[in-house]
Amino acid sequence: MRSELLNAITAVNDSAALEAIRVRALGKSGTITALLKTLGGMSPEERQVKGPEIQELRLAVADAIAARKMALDRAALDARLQSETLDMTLPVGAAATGSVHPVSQVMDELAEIFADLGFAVATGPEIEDDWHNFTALNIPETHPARAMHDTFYFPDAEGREAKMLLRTHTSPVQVRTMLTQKPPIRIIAPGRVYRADSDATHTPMFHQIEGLVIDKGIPLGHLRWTLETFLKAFFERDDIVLRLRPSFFPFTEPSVEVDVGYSIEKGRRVIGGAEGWMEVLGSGMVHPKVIAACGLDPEEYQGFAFGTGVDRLAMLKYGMDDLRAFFDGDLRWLKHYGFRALDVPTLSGGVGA
Ligand code: 2NM
Repeated sequence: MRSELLNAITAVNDSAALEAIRVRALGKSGTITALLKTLGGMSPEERQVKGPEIQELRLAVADAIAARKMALDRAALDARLQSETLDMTLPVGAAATGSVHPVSQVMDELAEIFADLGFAVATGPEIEDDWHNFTALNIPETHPARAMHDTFYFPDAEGREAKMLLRTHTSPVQVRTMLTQKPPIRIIAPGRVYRADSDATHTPMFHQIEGLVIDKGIPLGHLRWTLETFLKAFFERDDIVLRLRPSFFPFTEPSVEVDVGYSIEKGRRVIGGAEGWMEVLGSGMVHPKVIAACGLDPEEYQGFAFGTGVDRLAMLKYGMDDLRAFFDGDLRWLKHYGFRALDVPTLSGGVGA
């Protein structure tokens, strides 16, 4: 039985046939299994002799099967590696069906546009403490934005004084930048932010981009020029009209809400012209208290900051109407809005090319 099985195992050339041999020998009604069952009917003396013999046979056959299986698997893999080649010089063509997510593409576009204006990209933690997210930004304890309602707080941790939270805006990145860098500062802070809000037009995680310029002698006019230049580049139109309205934010004084003019083309709102107004940005001159909290002398330094929602910018630019589609991962949606696998926004190639 031993030599017959070992010869068969050596001769076999595919894993299905090898498995059949294993079942025939070691399976429930296999020949070696049947031999093992005879041990029960033997006298103790006979069992002492036959037992080790049968066990040794079982092990030898099992080992041979395992070794043969490994050899067959390796041969199969080698054959696959030989036959499956990838010609890196071939065009991707129809094989490429996905694309970089529209929000990521818009983030890249924004970084490109602001890099061209001399802004560096700054990043920071998404898990923040109360001081960087609120206190340093002149947001008092009683401000509604601090209510549990809007902010995702972490449970208090033993031995930690600071209240930890998911950042509700990217402003703590500006705070950290002012604390660690000397002016002139010109940064944008793009990234994920979190607010306990969820309906057709709000998702609990969304994307923001904020900008900050701090130097000596920075007037409000610089803010207007910067935002106008940015919006012209982003919407790829020269007829961008801005309207600045006085507003209030705790971290800026004065605070300015920025509307951009739209017109109706083929029944749809498109950015450009001035038939109506849409609010797109919040901004203002950074509050002296914020500059002081971040370790700079507000008598010496001033500047402006602005912020906006990236998801909303993406919807406006590409005429998308449902925020929730951003999270569906539906290839048809990408295709419908003209996103292609190999379109990567660059200033030289056209950011929305
Ligand atoms: C906005 C609107 C207005 C802002 C202010 C600051 C900082 F850190 F410099 F104080 N960062 N971002 C700001 C100002 C953000 O978003 C709607």
